[in-house]
Amino acid sequence: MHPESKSHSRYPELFHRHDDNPILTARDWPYPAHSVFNAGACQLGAETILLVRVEDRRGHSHLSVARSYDGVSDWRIDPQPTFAPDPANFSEEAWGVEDARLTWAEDRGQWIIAYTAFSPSGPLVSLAETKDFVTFSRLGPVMPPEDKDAAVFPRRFGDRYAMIHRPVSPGSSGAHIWLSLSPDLIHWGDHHILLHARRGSWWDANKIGLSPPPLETSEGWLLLYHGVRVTAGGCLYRLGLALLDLEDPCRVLRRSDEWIFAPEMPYERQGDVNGVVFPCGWILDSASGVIRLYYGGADSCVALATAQLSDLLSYMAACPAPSCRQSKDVTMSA
Ligand code: BMA
Repeated sequence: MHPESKSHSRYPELFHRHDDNPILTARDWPYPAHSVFNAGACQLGAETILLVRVEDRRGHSHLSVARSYDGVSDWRIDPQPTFAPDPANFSEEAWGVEDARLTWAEDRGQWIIAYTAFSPSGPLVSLAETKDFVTFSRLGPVMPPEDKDAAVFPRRFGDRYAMIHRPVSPGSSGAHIWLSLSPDLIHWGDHHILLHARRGSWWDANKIGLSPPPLETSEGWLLLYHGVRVTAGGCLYRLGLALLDLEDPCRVLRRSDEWIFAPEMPYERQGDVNGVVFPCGWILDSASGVIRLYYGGADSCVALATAQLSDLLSYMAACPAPSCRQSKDVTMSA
């Protein structure tokens, strides 16, 4: 354990940083790259797959696959961009593609990739599918700008898919986390506010967003989300937890009052954007109950931290239930 990690030892330390952090930087890349960060993650057979955001010197991002058998080292990185922006056919990708979240959709036999397409009108949510992370088919843009931090749930509720995302509208009082439903992944509606950004001095005041995709557990859907605190020294991106009802994910059962992970190490505190931890993927090993969390550090590297799922659920059990429901309860009809 890094000595810096003990600085908040009176608080529970749920996630433990890997000693080899950062596990990937631009120096590992087989072709010119300015920075690599904010990777989506999944387990594909014996391999851990990271779909890494790679930013070039223009400032535009694409996604590239890194594969490893132990999920920590010996990464084999595609020799050229795996999923490059395609502005000729998808004009909303003109300024790049960013921050992929990966969901295995059993009913489709495909991974659904929710990513940010950076259009000249602002960032928006696009979806694509793949079976193998070699060939991809785009479903196209599904939410207009400004919207990002999206992930699809791995199963349908009744006959509808559900997706979490974070729209921002000009003049709104904050950037909140929403949940929307769709019969076909293309047409989305029945929009609900799921979690409000808090206000004032809270760590998650004014702007929050989903981090990795929701994780199905015995107690509910576990959410890890980021909160952005604007300080005189710049923004601080920190992480908190929430738990949603398994059958009705519009119902928030618990939400942590305190953040549980924050920029502490040099590779999180200093980089292109200082003071950022930004996970887009986590992988649960159901045999051991260990979660591997892959996160971007300071928009400059990929890092790894691990936690025991049982520790996260015990922590959640002690967190308050929201005092008033922020979304109407909906019946997820079969
Ligand atoms: C957010 C996203 C992330 C980025 C973070 C910090 O708005 O754009 O991709 O890591 O800001 O710069």
